[in-house]
Amino acid sequence: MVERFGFQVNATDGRARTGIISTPRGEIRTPAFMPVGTAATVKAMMPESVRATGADILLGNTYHLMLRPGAERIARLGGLHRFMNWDRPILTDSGGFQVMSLAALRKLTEEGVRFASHIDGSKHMLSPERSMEIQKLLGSDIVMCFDECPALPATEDQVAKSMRLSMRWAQRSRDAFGDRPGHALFGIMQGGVTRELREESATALKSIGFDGYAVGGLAVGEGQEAMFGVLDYAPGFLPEDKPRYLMGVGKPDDIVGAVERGIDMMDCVLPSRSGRTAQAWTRRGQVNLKNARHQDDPRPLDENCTCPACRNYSRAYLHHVVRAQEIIASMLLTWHNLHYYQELMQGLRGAIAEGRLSAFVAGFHAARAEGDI
Ligand code: PRF
Ligand code: ZN
Repeated sequence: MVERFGFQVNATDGRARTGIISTPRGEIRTPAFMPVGTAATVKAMMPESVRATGADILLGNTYHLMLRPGAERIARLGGLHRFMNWDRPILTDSGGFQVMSLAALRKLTEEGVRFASHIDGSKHMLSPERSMEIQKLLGSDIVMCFDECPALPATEDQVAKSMRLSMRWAQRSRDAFGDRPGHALFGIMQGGVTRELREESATALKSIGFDGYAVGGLAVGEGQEAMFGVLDYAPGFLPEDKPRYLMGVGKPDDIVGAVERGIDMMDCVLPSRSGRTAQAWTRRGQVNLKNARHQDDPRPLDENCTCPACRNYSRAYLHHVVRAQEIIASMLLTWHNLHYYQELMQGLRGAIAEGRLSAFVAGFHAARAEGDI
């Protein structure tokens, strides 16, 4: 087991890369998909089940955990890994993005952001320094800089001002994080869909120096075409020898497009959230198990899938437990979706390693075009 955080690219295919992030808590195969465990749980899943889907790392949230049950409490109880029974790597988001999307009475200043909890209205403050302190209390392996992601619609001037604030906060995050061997600090690029702002942001982050670099401020409503437009150049502004993380992405076709453009890590609530709303993701696209067409169907959701939902249950059963609002519906569909996402990542990694990514991507799109059986 390594003592220090590291990243090694093992193969490239076009702009896509496959490699390994090494941490004292284990290796992360890249391109990696990180399931979201916001409240110290990947909803409807036991941690050993999340691991069984093939996940090497989970994402946790500063914002939710500081409010409930509290970062100091988690630290007293031995840290987030022990608290939630996941001993592999955890990446934590820094809180600013969630404050802006969830909290009330937000007041943003140079210092940080004051806000009221979406749970009980209690007043709180987050700053680069407090976010670094909370992520340390949690015991996060990959700590994210405290940043601001401007809400759309925003003018270019607003995006520029916000990006420059995020870059000053990135320096304060770096200073507050200090030197913590075995733990990584990632910078977050902002700058909306403007090439010059993305380049300015990357230059600022590189001069501070981070263990990895995230592309923030995308998948916020700009659409896939605009997002891919940014990803056509933005990863190229970042160091080749450090991991590149696209935050909050995405649908399977977003993931494939991002990996083709040089992204190494991603996270999204989509597979777990859609598992709780009867939406399944398969090789052939999206399937809504609530639909009456499944009620007499003895076939599995996907005959080629090896997850428990597909190996042991019919579409008719999945439809029934969805309609009856049984808890097992969320459990089985979340498992299937996370399994599908991890299998997609494994397919991408293998294709990049063997230099056949274009054929893999063509097959991916062809299967979806066929539609559900
Ligand atoms: N910044 C942070 N977290 C994020 C984002 C961001 O820009 C996004 C944007 N898609 C998701 N999560 N800190
Ligand atoms: Zn399955």
